[in-house]
Amino acid sequence: MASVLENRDGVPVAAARREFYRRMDRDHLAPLWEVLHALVPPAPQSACRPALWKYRAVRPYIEESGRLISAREAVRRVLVLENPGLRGQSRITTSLYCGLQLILPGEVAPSHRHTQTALRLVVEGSGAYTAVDGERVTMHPGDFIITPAWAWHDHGNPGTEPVVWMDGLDIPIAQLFDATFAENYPEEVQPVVRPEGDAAARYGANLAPLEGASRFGKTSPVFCYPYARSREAIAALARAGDPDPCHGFKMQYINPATGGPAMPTIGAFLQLLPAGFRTAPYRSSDATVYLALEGEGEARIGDEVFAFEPCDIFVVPSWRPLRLAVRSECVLFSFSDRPAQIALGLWRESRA
Ligand code: 1HN
Repeated sequence: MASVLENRDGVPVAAARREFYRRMDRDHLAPLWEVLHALVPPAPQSACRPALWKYRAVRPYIEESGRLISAREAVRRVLVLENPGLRGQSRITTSLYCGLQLILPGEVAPSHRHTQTALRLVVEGSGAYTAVDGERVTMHPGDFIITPAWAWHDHGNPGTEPVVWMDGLDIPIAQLFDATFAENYPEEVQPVVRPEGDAAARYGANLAPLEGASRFGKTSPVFCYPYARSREAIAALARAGDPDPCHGFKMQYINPATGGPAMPTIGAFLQLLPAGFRTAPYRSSDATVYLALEGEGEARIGDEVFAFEPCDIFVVPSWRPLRLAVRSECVLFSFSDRPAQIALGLWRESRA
């Protein structure tokens, strides 16, 4: 009789299995039972690690990049924020890309388009513009700007200050689906065919043209959300009510045409925490990137603690409990793949 540990020939079963795996490997076959637990863990087991980038430490590298390569030569002069658990993959979370982009006075970043959706959050400097589908918008610190999938876009800086912004893109999502397309515009700078403020007037005033639909498919037709207006909205929220125990006062950037998220794959949020506020533990399946806009505090991610100040960027992996404790009044911008997860029926959250 063959035992559990030996087959009929008396060969120990472990060796027999190894030999079986080697043979089928040549035919591109593999045994599920060796990987089943890793494939279907009881909760997310992400390689993505909690991390914080101090702007004070990153800024000298950004400045140095400005001396070593032009925006034109680089196409996009960006330092990629690579998650320490995902090095070499150009990702800050498993599903999202993040970088810090510099454009110096007089520079142009040439026009192109791609199927990836991008967001920008202006970190430092004013006077640069980004052009989206024939309309330019001037950047100011804290402005949230969208580049919809497949929209022509270029950047320029006719002003006098270096301008730095954070880019967030859904590059790993497009990669996952092998749905990555890109092309260059035939000229370096696309023509301006709409006056600045056109999209904001058409869609950003609780009015919409009768013909309605967004030129940008599932993405908001409003492509700039000026910080002054968003800041005032959360300040009003904070004056009028009680904070959520997990979030303080938090709002989502929406597509005014649908009331849903501003972009189909990436959710973006703005949050105010009153001075001295401590959030209750919160976790969700969407790993989230935070950019501190105002104030100072600490993020406890799992059992790691990160002190942040304005312009610092930190990342909370999927399902890691987050607690925020702030000294002064804080404003935090954040983004994640929440809309994609919700659309696919994957998203979960838990309040401890
Ligand atoms: C891109 O097009 C921009 O348009 C920024 O500013 C970062 C990273 C990867 C691929 C395309 C931009 C990017 C990017």
